[in-house]
Amino acid sequence: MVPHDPGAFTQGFEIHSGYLWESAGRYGQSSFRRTDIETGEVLDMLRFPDSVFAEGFTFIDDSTVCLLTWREHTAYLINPWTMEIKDELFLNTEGWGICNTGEYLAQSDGSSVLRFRDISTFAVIDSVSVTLNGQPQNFLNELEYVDGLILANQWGTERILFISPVSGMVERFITLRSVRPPSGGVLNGIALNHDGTLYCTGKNWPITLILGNL
Ligand SMILES: [Ca+2]
Repeated sequence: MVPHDPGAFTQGFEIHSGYLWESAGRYGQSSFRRTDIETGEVLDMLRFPDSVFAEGFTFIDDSTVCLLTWREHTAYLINPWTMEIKDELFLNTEGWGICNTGEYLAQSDGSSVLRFRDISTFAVIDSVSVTLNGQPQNFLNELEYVDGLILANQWGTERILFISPVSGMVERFITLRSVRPPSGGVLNGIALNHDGTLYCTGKNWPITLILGNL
């Protein structure tokens, strides 16, 4: 495990170019960070205005991050190396989580629906309802694309769902209840490393777990 800023109300989590990137929410405390993957040290940070509640993000390309807001109907395009906001997009849903599959962006809005957006235009091109044994799975939150499946934190649970983007069916899930630190909030944050391990944390957790062989 590696240290994690317990002041971060984690919303988005992704590894890119050897760094662990994170977005943190709450009004008045929202930020986007570049952190050291081995020490958890915050190396650079973009702070948002008090009126913005930052949510999940994903890399669009090496120099562009798309970051959602919760209820501000805005997605920001950010240069992660300069921490400058390059553009704003209109977001017609609540923003919760987002990941880049290489073919499209998958986005959650707190419901059981995943929307698929065109990477270039941000337009919704498809959607799928996520079910487990036929039951809709609400509160889909932070996302990560791994080997053809979309992994999702499910707000209010300690589960990571493994979702088929084709059928929307939860193929399996893991429960991380036993690893939640006493001082931590809900599990949220999944980032795939190049070696196949998953970096997982939670809101205000003091640690990030490194999980393999899931
Ligand atoms: Ca992620």
